[in-house]
Amino acid sequence: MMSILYPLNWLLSCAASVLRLGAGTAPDRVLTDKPLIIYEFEGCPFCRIAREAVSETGVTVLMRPCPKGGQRFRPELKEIGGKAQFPYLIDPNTDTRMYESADIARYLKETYGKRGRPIVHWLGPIGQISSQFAVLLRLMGGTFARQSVAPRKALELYGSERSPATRIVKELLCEMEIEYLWQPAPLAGGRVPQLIDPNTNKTQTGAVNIRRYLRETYSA
Ligand SMILES: N[C@@H](CCC(=O)N[C@@H](CS)C(=O)NCC(=O)O)C(=O)O
Repeated sequence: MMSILYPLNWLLSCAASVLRLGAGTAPDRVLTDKPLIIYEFEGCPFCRIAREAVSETGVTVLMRPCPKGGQRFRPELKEIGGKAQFPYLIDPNTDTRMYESADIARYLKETYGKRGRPIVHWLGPIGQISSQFAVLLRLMGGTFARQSVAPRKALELYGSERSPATRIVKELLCEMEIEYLWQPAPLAGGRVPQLIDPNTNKTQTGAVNIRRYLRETYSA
């Protein structure tokens, strides 16, 4: 079913990237001692602003997806931060923790960014409305949890926030509450999205293949 609908899904994802004026283009990789950690969900317009900032800096982030109804990382954030509000950033390298998408975007740029903010982040409320519309364009993908089996080790995903095909993969990872190490910087010589699963030693490339693999391996 997904394969038949994929061209439409991909077009809608392209439209979401256009609506965000291409924000979330990845530069070269920025190495940190430890990966940053973000609690968020794909269908959250504020989380998109944080993800775009991550992607624009090129830092590696351990993504802990918290879709609505999720049981894996939502309760964990409530315990750590005190409330279920997304996005939430932890930077173990500087011992920094924060809520608020605008603060997270500012922190990432000031700490790791080599270039300016994406245009859409300068637009204030218009930028936020465009992010809300992008959620609608994605038909609320990456908003609600679906049952899955938790992998033992976090998966690894290559692909930027701007990439329409990567978004389609991230939505499923989010709905399945699968923790993954997100590397938004370009993959040297390889195609994105690319998923590496250290639990099965398998590598998958392309949104359709990756989604099929995730369903076959981790559906409950
Ligand atoms: N001002 C905050 C707003 C964040 C916010 O309202 N996030 C929503 C999701 S889009 C949330 O946490 N809702 C609670 C929930 O999903 O349970 C920001 O910019 O980060």
